[in-house]
Amino acid sequence: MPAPRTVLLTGAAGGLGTLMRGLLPAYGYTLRLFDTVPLAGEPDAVTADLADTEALREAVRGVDAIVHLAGISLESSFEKILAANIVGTHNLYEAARAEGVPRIVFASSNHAVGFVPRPAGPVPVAPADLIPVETRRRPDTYYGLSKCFGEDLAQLYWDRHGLESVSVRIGSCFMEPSSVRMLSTWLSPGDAARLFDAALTAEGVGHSVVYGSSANTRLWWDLSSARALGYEPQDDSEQYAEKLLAEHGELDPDNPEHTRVGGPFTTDPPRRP
Ligand code: NAI
Ligand code: 15L
Repeated sequence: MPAPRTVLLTGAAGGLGTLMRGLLPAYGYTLRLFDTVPLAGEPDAVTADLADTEALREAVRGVDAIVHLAGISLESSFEKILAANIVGTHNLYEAARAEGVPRIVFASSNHAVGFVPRPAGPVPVAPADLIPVETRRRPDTYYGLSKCFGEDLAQLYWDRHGLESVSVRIGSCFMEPSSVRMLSTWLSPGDAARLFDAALTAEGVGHSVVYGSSANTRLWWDLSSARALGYEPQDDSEQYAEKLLAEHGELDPDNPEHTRVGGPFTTDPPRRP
């Protein structure tokens, strides 16, 4: 596949979309923006819902690849998740297939494996104990379930239609980690851009599933499938550890919320991280 140049960025008005609008152009991409929320100062942005199949067809026409971030990013009602994340992601894949877009980078989430126990034991976790991408998925919410659907949809469109995808199980992508859990799950904005660039340019990805986090000292999962794309993380959340541990203390091995990958999403009802 020739290196993609024009990339459709869905969810461009959101937190991660805003960060990527700032960072991805430096990698040589021209971004076409898509969101339900209008983007001030971006006259060419497409303001539409993933439910609008005609707008989607037009938006994907002629792009070299798609970074699909749009959707509900926290737990919600099944009906809302169904519309935005499940039907909406299917609409996007159908539009991409119909218009011949060769690759999609799909924003999956650690919440697809939210009920998987985090590795116990000393920091750093021994390589053999890191959670592999092949671990059985255990979504912690309807939100996590929609990410499992997205990963399976990506697999189907690769196997049936030859449309390539990289499903990135993003940890926690914010300017800084804000909890002790996020010392393990943090993906710095700079590393997110590096990872999306690798996912957009690596040869022959078929459908690859990767975890998305920085090279955190307290990492829980195996980054080798991300590194196989050419991703070389540069950041480590450890610089925030002293402050966060002083505020909150170490994770409590007797608190189920602290012992599962999805953290606060695994409580009933789920809480925000
Ligand atoms: P966000 O909630 O800030 O942004 C999502 C964007 O999608 C919003 O601008 C929203 O208007 C748009 N959107 C929602 N439903 C839509 C629809 N039906 N049609 C068109 N646009 C729609 O979320 P954030 O943090 O930017 O995350 C982006 C993506 O990455 C999401 O898919 C999220 O699930 C995923 N992700 C993010 C993580 C993070 O730490 N930020 C962690 C794991 C996954
Ligand atoms: C996610 O999937 C959410 O979209 C994001 O808001 C964070 O909650 C993140 O996971 C996390 O697990 O920290």
